[in-house]
Order: sequence, then C-alpha cells, then structure tokens
Amino acid sequence: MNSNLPFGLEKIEHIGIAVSELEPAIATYTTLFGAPPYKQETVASQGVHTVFFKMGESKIELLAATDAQSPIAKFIAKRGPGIHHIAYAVKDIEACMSHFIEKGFTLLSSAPVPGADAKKIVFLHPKDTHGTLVELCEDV
Ligand code: CMX
Repeated sequence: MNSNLPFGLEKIEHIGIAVSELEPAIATYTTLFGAPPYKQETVASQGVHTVFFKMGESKIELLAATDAQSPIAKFIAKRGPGIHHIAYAVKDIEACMSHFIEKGFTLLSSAPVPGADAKKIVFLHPKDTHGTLVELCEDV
C-alpha cells in the first residue's frame, strides 16, 4: 500500500551499512552483487565516505568514517559494523519535516542538509523509531 501522506514516503531509497574499512567491504559487495559500485562520494559535512551499489531499483550505501568524530566511527565503536540507517524517498522534505515534528518525532537537524548522491536529507532520532535511524531524502 502506498503512503497517503501528500509529501511521501514513496519507497525505500537505500539502506546504509556502516563498515570499518571501505576497500574490503567494496570487494565483498562487488562479489555479492556481481557488479562494482556505480558511485563513490565523500560527504565531509557528514563525516562519511560513501559507496553506492544498485540492484534494480534498490540501492545499498556503504559508509566509512572520515575521522574519529564521524557518526559512523561512534556507531561502529558502540555497536560494531552493520545496518546504520534506512533511507526513504520523499517528494517534499520540508512538508515531511513539519508533519513529523507535529507528530512528536525528534529531527536531527532543523533544516535539510546535503547528502550523498544528489539528495537533501534529514534524520529522525533512532530512539523515536524503535532503534533504527531513519533518513528522509529528496532529490535535488
Ligand atoms: N541506529 C540505531 N541506533 C543508533 C544509531 C543508529 N545509526 N546511532 C546511534 N544509535 C543509538 C546509540 O547506540 C544510543 O543508544 P543507547 O542510548 O541505547 O546506548 C542512542 O542511539 C543515542 O546515541 P548517543 O550516544 O546519544 O548519540 P550519538 O552521539 O551516538 O548520536 C545520532 C546518535 C543518531 C543522534 C547521530 O549519529 C546522528 O546525528 N546521526 C545522523 C547523521 C548521520 O548518521 N550521518 C552519517 C550518515 C550520512 C549519510 O548517510 O550520508
């Protein structure tokens, strides 16, 4: 069933996986998918090196920390490598943010911020979503 919300959520855009080291993880996922990543991009403002794989409409994003202060470094230190977030595509991220604030969710930035792969993004605190970090993203 599709969302009745006017601003989305349309689909799972990608799943983010935190990895300790990028090169062995790229090799593993290239073997798994039988194809190399279509894109690599560093988003310094988020403290991440990102690597994207595509399978049909689905995307997997590998995330490695750029430095010790990165959210990915903290995540791995606390919980180990693994699924870091689920990203949902939305049509109107600002409308979406207003709606979820009204519903009582904690947003992790007061405005959308630049994300990898030509998106503007915002995160919902994982404590509000039963332990999974949720990213909302809109094409720019
Ligand atoms: N998924 C689920 N739970 C998470 C989590 C995640 N990705 N990251 C942290 N947590 C948990 C912590 O384990 C902690 O749980 P406990 O209280 O049970 O120990 C709790 O959330 C709060 O953690 P914290 O120590 O108070 O806060 P942190 O400093 O670890 O910050 C978070 C957590 C989510 C607020 C922070 O990582 C953040 O702002 N994330 C959004 C930005 C981001 O993750 N950027 C990287 C990806 C960018 C991209 O994809 O382009």
